[in-house]
Amino acid sequence: MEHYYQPEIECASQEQIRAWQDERLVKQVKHVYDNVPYYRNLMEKRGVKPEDIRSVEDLHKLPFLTKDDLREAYPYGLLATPLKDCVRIQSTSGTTGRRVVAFYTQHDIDLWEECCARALVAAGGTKDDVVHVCYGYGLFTGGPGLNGGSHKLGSLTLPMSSGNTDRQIQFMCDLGSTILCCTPSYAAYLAECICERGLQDQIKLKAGIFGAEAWSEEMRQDIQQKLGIKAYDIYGLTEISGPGVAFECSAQTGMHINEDHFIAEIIDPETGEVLPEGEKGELVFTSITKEAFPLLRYRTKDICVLTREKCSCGRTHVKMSKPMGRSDDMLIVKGVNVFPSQIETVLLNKGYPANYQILVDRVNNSDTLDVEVEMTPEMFSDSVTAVSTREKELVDALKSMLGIYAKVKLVAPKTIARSEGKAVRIIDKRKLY
Ligand code: DLL
Repeated sequence: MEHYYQPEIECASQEQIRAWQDERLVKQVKHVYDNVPYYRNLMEKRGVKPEDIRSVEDLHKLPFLTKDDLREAYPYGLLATPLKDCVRIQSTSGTTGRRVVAFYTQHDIDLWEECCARALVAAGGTKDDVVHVCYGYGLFTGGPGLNGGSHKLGSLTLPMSSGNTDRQIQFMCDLGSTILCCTPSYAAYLAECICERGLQDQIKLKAGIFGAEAWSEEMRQDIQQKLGIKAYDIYGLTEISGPGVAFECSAQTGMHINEDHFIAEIIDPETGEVLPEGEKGELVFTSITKEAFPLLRYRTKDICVLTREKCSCGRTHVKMSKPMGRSDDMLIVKGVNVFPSQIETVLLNKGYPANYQILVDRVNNSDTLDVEVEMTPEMFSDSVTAVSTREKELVDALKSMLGIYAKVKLVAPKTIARSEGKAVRIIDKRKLY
């Protein structure tokens, strides 16, 4: 039996899981109350004391945390251990003003990597595998997370990082990669290149672990068929550690949440009310074993459904559906988090009216981002050369704000359709959900 398949944990009874959660939650609330003045204030405002939280039943009494809190408390305001005990930071993709920075002690890194090792095992991984990691390395959690999980498992790890498709395919063939870890859109692109070059017979891939962005069942079938593998979903977010918060098993019908480390709730995004199991709503996480950055009731903004139906793999941890959308307007384009407000900020700073439209599509398995912007009447009388210089300026400004390329088209005043209700700023043609 593989070291990182721990049936005593992953297949524990519901009573056992609840007992762990009760005990760890009580300890965690005290840890946070004692060490994080920011959250202690939130608790005090709600009149909640640590002793009021005696089990998971009391979780609803605690205040929520949101990305806004993380930005307000940036950089150290939610740190629960002395900085000298931390060994790593990671950060979210995208840059809406202040970035979100998460801190890790060695213990936190170990548990994160263990969660990723579990995901690899659930995809059939063993120490005999060659794990090809082409998630980005660096501040993004994808590369470091799967890399760490593969090390823990004892597999041969190829820390490829993203990009350079020729080299990816060559190493895949030469070194016999058996498990591919990357975003689903990059997997689809790799699959296409491999087929075009007629290299299907030269690759030894058996499985892929794909996440960090939404992908449909159709996309799964396409990748599976082209590469001759089983494609598994993996979910996570920087604030809660990174990939591996939840992962798919052989059943491929939703992702098991590592409930010995995270308590999941589904809430109504409008009212904050906790919804019964099986209802669709916003996913909220409480991390009960993290030391440095232990968020309580963190609102992910991801909309999904939880289910405890018996799983054919034997694991008993609750399963989350693929995220079905977001309760905010965040887009994930080429794996990067993009908020329309960032685009608006750039436009307003450059003197454009706030009449614009964002078009997102997926062409040849790669995301495209187009921004149409209305000019002011004065700009409109500019020469064609002046307009194209303006477009280039905006492309550069957007690149430095978002970190990715957006194609810009300046259009005549009053050409973008006005809406009678909310402005339709985003047209997302990708069939993701
Ligand atoms: O995307 C962590 C990750 C890396 C997950 C590699 C899986 C694989 P962030 O950059 O903080 O972290 O973005 C987190 O990405 O709230 C979701 O909206 C979205 N997301 C992550 N995984 C999935 C998935 C990483 N499997 C945000 N399906 C989350 C759909 C996903 N959306």
